Amino acid sequence: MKIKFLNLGRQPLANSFLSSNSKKILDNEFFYNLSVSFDTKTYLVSLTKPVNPILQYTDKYAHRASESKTMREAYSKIAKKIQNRFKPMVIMEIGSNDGVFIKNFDKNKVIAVEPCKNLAKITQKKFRTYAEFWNFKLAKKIFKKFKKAEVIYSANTISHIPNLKETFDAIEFSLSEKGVLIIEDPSLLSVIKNTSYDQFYDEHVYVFSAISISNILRESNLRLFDIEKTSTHGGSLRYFICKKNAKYKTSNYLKKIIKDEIKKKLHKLSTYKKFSKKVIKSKNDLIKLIKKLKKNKKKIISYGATYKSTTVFNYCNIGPELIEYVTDTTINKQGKFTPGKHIPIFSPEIGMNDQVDYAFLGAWNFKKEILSKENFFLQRGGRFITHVPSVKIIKN
Ligand code: JHZ
Repeated sequence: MKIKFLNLGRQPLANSFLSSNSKKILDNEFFYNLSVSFDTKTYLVSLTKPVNPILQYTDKYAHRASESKTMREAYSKIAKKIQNRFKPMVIMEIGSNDGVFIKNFDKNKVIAVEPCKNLAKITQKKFRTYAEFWNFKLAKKIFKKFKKAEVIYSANTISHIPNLKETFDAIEFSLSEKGVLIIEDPSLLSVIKNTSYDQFYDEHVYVFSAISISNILRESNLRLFDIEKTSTHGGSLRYFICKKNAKYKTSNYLKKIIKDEIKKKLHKLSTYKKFSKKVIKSKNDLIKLIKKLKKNKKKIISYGATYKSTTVFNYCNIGPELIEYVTDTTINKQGKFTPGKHIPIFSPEIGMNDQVDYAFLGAWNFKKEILSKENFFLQRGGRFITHVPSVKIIKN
């Protein structure tokens, strides 16, 4: 049974950066109600009512996975590990974005799947790319002619697809007998520990845990056999999955992670009810801090026009009257306005000027990279504000 435990209110699509703040554009902005539920049977945490993917993954998709050094390095590292451990002759990526991961492999062995046409265009020039949604129809189209995949990799994508049963059935069909599916997504335990409620937005239909993934896979004749923790996106889990009868031994580390999730009560509704109370406190603390700084005539901006900060700004009702603008390195976000709250977005070259007193860390998951990059801002007394794991001004 699905039980709602968190209400994050009226929200726009996290990717819907607006080209102008004219009345005509604002009048047509799409909003939906963002709430999160817990399934007492599968332990799956999901959006209560997902948005139609056709509205989300368009040819105007803004996020570029290769925009941060941290992620470029992380993808190159995992690509090397996969190559050494599984030596795949056919490797497919679902949700290949701008190719930051899959470009690390021999281009004759790769298949990329990316429904956002503007992103698929980037990799289509270099290797076989299907600009389509992942589903059974596409799996049949690809693997009728092609040898089955020895590795299927998908980072920050499976959690975006509402129909998990079809997704995993299509993967099971596409894998060779010894084939391995490797997926990584933000971990539910990290979200709970960090009160990072901003991991919930329209695209994050699910926030997975090892216990929920294990339960879901069973329905598609797949099984989890190994797991790794990664520090990306504020704490993620990398799941290693095979066909039900494949000869991969369940690792001791996986058993340990599952035991830990049970110990932390990820299978209990009470955990989510407590989390929800902490989210309300986080919201109140952030509003209080920003309003206090503003009253003292401080100039506050935000750093990183993340999808996550769409949830924060809309839930906390923070607009340009409190946060003057947002800086972001992504060229196709610059000159636009944030979804729902319409805060202007500038390049860091323009935005990180000597008038700025405080910068809210929208991209808190890149705290280390950003703090070392913005040494000058910190040296002259500028400070970052974060809400993760609790609201505070970061001291240096
Ligand atoms: P970042 C996106 O979420 C969307 P977002 C998606 N749904 C998802 O699941 C996750 O990624 C994985 C900028 N930046 O990666 C670049 C700077 O300006 O946290 C990005 O726009 N300066 C697919 O948007 C943004 O911040 C910097 O120095 O929440 C980071 O976005 C750095 C390091 C980043 O994901």
